[in-house]
Amino acid sequence: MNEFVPAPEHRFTFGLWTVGWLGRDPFGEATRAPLDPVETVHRLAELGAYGVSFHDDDLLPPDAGPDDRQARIVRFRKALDETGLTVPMATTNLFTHPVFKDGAFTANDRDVRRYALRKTIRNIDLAAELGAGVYVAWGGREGAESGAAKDVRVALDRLKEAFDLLAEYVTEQGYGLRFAIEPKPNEPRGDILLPTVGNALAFIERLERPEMFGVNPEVAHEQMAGLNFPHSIAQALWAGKLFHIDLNGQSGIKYDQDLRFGAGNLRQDFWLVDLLESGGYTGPRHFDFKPPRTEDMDGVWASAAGCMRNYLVLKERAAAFRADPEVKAALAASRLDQLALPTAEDGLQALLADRAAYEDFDREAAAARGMAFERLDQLAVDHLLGTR
Ligand code: 3MF
Ligand code: MG
Ligand code: MG
Repeated sequence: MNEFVPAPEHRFTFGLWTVGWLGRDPFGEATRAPLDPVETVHRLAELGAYGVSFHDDDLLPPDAGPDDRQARIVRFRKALDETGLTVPMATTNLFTHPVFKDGAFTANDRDVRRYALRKTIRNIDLAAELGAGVYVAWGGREGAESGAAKDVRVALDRLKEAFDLLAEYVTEQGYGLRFAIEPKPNEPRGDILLPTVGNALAFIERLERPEMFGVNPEVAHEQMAGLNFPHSIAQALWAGKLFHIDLNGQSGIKYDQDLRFGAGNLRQDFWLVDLLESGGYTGPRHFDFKPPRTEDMDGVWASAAGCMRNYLVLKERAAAFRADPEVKAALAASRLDQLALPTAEDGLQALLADRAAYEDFDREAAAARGMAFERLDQLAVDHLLGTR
């Protein structure tokens, strides 16, 4: 069906490291050959994507000399110009090299922390040059496996110090960049700092320039903590902090599966797309998944296409759900309209004086009212399954 064909207006973006994942895992070697970022740009453009994101090391080998570095940037830019693909987001690899084994911005070793800041600043310059609006910070190695190894309160001081310095740099340079912190509960560290969206939102408020920081929640990460992803997204939107999003699939509390979007908890994916499409989020729909290591390159591109197709199918299903007159009636029966009313719009004194609110309140009658949620949810399931 035509409506499920991805196009740039849908703002689908992919990390270079996603389709470029070699398939190396803790138990096995790579199953695929490296992918040239230029080829990735062309293939993604053919599939209907809007943009690409990258870690510094995805695009430029860490030890590349100045000429090699410049030549690679020129080739990449040429591919972007030829295809019209954009770079809405960039990020830093602060996790692969052994130097980051105890973290980057919160490593116990001060020289490692200073190197991590300089590595990040170097790539911020490139991100700004390529027109990115968001700089993501995932602190996968910021954490610990044992209790005394990390003083978490002091580590949070160091994390704040790092983000304050980065924000100062971006402000001084006049770059139009905002930061998006990506929470994750564990993997690769036993426990990672800022494990959930809620932790990150609270942390941001302690920074010197909180307005420059939001979150980049990932489907799999919140679900690895057993949390409801659409609820986390709703709170991020409520706080005005959903700067970016990582879409993928995860089945329950286990290792980070990074399945293609739609291949995990489909019910949560339905509510997620419903929320993103109606909640005012205008940023990229960014896929951070790993095509399973069973796949050859045909399978990789099929997996990437599947992410976008599933998003568009869910978008159509969510719109059909919202437009259904029976759904509208069921929402009213479940009294969502009442939830939207202030609880005491006439103020505290009027609430205290209102006998109907307490003295004359018929608690038993209120307790006996059914909420009609099951009928409402079945309508959602019917729409999701395509049986309505
Ligand atoms: C790991 C991740 C990361 C981040 C990436 C971008 C390698 O689970 O999700 O992907 O998304 O570093 O910041
Ligand atoms: Mg991830
Ligand atoms: Mg991610």
